[in-house]
Amino acid sequence: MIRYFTAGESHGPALSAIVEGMPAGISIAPEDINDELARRQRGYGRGGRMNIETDTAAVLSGIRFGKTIGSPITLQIENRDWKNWTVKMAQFEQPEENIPAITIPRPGHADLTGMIKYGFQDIRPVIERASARETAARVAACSLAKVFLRHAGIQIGSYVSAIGPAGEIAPSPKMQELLSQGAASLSRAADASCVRMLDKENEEAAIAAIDKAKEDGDTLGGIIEVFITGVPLGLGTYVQHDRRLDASLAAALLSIQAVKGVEIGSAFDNARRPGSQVHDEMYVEDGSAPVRKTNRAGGIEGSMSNGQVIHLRAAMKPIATLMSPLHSFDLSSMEAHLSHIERSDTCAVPACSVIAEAVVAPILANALLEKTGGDHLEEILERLNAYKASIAKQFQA
Ligand code: EPS
Repeated sequence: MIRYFTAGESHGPALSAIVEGMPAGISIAPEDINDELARRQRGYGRGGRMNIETDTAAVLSGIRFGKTIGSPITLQIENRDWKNWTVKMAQFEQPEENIPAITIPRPGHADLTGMIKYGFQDIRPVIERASARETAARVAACSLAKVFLRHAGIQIGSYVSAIGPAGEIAPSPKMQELLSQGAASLSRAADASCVRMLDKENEEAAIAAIDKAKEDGDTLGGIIEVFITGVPLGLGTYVQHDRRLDASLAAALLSIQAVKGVEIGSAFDNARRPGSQVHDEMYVEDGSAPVRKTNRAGGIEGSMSNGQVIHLRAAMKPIATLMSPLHSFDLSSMEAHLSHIERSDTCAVPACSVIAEAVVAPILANALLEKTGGDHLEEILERLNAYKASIAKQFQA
């Protein structure tokens, strides 16, 4: 089973990740990791930090001659901004100069609770690790699982359906067409837009909304659509709570900074309709494999993939650092004060969609490994193909 950890502060020397359990024999090129890191850095509405960084991962272990060897893989991404923080973020030396403590928490951020929970007199250490900069390490780590899934014919793609008031969450016909070519096509189309939207009109409205928010010193959240194609039926299981595919996918999405809501298929709309208008009916012709004309379940029934496209939706709240600060207070004086201002983004929804693609990859990869077992790619693919053949046989008249 694949598991990974990340380490690193936003303005420390580097971000690191250790990925354990990747099967052997998977070809990995540096671009497989670095292209995903570059995608994460893009998007209209980002702040100044992305102009400083050019995230690339150094591979310190686990890959030999371009292939995984089954050993833990260590990845390291240098923080270029570190050179400006060597004093403020020094590991050992006490700075001679007085570094003013940050004592005014931002509503909506980890600041207040983190500071009290860990017993700090300064919010800085909370800001450093709660920062969404950590997602660079996650994207790098999860890009490996994405490559593994690609070998198994499973593609993950995403686009942004709404940013603040702009856009709409109804599936577009364009999306259906792109999905039929695999979820990666959907992502390629979204990557062509600076807000990762598929529709020009929505894109223009989103850009205008971001411009307005920036002018107002405000921030915007949005809605992200994730699709996974090529998933064989039967990944995940209903037999135990912690092996349910829908629950694991939702947890992965909710683990992304600022993601506060997850939907599978059209779950919230389904909740307001009678069952007759919700469940995806099955049609068979001459003993063929069952055909569904709808996918309101989002490709998961009984917590297992049902062979349809998996569709997940995530809601990202607006970033908590506002240039027009909100009401807060100073912990050192316990007096009212406007909240702390820290360099930040106006909108990071496009980046969040790339992160969403990444974090679901190890979940799917583990569900696949649970089905097939196996320590190296060839063995896994052999078993997967045998399983797929047995399903096809089942549906033969
Ligand atoms: C981010 C890096 C951060 C922020 C942003 C995302 O860098 P800095 O704090 O130096 O500007 O731009 O993080 C946040 C919005 C946050 O609340 O922490 C990144 O690499 O994605």
